[in-house]
Amino acid sequence: MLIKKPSDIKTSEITPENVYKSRREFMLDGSKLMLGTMAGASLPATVLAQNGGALKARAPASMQRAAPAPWWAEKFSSIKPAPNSEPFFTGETLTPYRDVTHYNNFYEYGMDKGDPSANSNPSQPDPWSVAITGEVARPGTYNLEDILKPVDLEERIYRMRCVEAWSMVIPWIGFPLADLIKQFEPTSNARFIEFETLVDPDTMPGVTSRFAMVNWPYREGLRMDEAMNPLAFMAVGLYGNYLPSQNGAPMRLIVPWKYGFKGIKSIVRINFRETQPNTTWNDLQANEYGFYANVNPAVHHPRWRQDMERRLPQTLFSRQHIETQLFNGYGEQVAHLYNGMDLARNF
Ligand SMILES: Nc1nc2c(c(=O)[nH]1)N[C@H]1C(S)=C(S)[C@@H](COP(=O)(O)O)O[C@H]1N2
Ligand SMILES: [Mo]
Repeated sequence: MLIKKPSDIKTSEITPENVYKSRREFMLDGSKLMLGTMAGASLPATVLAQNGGALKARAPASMQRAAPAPWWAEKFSSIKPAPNSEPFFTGETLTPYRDVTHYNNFYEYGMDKGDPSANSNPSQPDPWSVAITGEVARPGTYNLEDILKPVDLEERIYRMRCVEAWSMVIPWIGFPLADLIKQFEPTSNARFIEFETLVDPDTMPGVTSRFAMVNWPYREGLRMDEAMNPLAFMAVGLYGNYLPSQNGAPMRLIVPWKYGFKGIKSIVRINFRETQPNTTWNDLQANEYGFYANVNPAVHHPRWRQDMERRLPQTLFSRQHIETQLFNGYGEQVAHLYNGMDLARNF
């Protein structure tokens, strides 16, 4: 993100042949998925019985990740499908599963878009624990299983706009961030929330790479009222299945009205605090990446205009350049959070 200009994006990542191939693969997998579904082969039977195909989107059968433990399958056995209306749904075409899972930013696994899918462990990390620290009544180290036990999983289809001026439409599975926060009972001093990603030099080649300028762990944060907004979401899956490692397994943040870099992946620590936390990209280049990082077509990044975006996948025949919307189109839900703030200064 810091290093790559749009002109540096490898053409192999966007050639029409690749896009065509991945499209075709997706369609083929889609038909396999239907057979697999009928045979009950691709997901635990409970999933099929209870959802009955009611989810808006399913991962292609051949690309689905196996259930790591019975509790995960149990959790995924009842997922509330996305409604047919905004803001938890968009009428736009979904970005194909193949693109969502093979065009990624996850610098812990490398800086190229293909690195995270190539370098990350394809099996679901389990067990996984998350440290809850700071201004809360119930600090501690919790198993993900226990954090997920009381929450209801739902599907949400959100636009995701990267600061690099590309965007996708992704069907996530997860639960409101507010439902996680309430479990730990923040104190009245908790004005901000801070997140950290796993750092594992043995499995994450990016964290020992001499090209990475990031001061690991990757960190992100939100103001508490932003975190409590109903749109802020903790994702544990996409396309009806467990989150692939390259997308931030087992649990990552989604803040659809902000640039993608706020959506921190593979979270191992959540800290509640009184003061605004430091965040990875802001630390690296404060004039390029703000703390707020609200999608804003009027405030440009020095290397990327922000009034347009490329909706992936692009093809030779359709370049998919569309206008970027203020707050990524979620202004009705979130604009009030920034009343009286100068968005050009607080970018
Ligand atoms: N830990 C961590 N989280 C991260 C990143 C990263 O490099 N490391 N990249 C961010 C950026 S720039 C974007 S656009 C999104 C991409 O999410 P996706 O690969 O699931 O589409 O993840 C964000 N979360
Ligand atoms: Mo991004």
